Amino acid sequence: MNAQNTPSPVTTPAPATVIGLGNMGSALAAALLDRGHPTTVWNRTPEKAKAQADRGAHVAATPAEAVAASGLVLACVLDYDALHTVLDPVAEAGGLAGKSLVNLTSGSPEQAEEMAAWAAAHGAGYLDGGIMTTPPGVGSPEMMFLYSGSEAVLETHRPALAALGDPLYLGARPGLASLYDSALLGLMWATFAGWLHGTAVVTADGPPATDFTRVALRWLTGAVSGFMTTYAPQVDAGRYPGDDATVDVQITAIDHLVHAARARGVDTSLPELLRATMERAAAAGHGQDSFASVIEVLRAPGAPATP
Ligand code: FVH
Repeated sequence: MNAQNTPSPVTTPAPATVIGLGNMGSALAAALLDRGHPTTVWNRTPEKAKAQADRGAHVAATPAEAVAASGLVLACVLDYDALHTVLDPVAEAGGLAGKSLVNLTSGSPEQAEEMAAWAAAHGAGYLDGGIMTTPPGVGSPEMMFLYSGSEAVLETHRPALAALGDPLYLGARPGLASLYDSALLGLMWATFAGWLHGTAVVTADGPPATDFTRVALRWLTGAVSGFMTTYAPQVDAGRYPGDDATVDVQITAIDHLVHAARARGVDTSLPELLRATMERAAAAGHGQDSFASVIEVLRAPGAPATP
């Protein structure tokens, strides 16, 4: 009830369509159904629609029927080739006009830009999305869904999109969600690799992975995230004061890791790659700068090693 003791407006969940019922598309459809959205689904292999039909989804016989059923069309298929295979005939028949297409299929930023232009040419609003979770995380407000492209599409369909996870709008350029998605996966893989390497080194001497991981998580969420917060403005400013720990000091420190790994029979290629990158930064004149200066050699990998 509001201040005048009148009931707050209750919005009826809007219809939504999900194209593609692989692992991820099935989770998207289930989350929409859980929030009461009348949900239409279509999948190339119709048998995969049974689980969602049992939850109450309407199973469309064709992509055209699926698109016609809702103003909001979510697409999550293997890749852009599959997406065009499914949607080109619908678009050519005029079926996408006036629709909001939210593409959750993974691809490159360039593919997202092309898809946005293609959608516009067929009269559809376009929002590109990056799903930053696996299917079990879909429906949790903790999980980020990155979006870029038409903000109007996001705002019009916010309740349905919020049923999938926390929508984070990055800007009007359609490729931004894909760009962030790829960069964040790169961060995840680098973190996994560093964690597993450290785990191999530590467990070689007896402590279990769970003990090391408990300490590693405190290191990551406390100190390391703090370093990143300090270094990001340095990157933006292009100035890297080495008043905490210099590149030269960290080159010395990584030698200890290379030594410890080698002494335990653990592969050293990962820390050696990192040491070589730091050495290139030092050779480019950043030895007395902070670690953030390493971005200079990452941005210009072909640049001469000397200043
Ligand atoms: N699974 C995940 O954790 C990640 C999280 C981040 C985002 N990705 C991307 O989501 C897209 C789909 O991934 P998926 O995990 O659902 O993949 P599959 O379970 O393999 O399902 C693939 C669906 O695509 C359909 N499909 C494939 N080729 C075609 C085609 N030529 N024409 C029509 N549909 C096609 C496939 O249909 P079917 O094989 O069941 O008939 C599935 O519906 C993907 O971009 C991830 O990178 C997921």
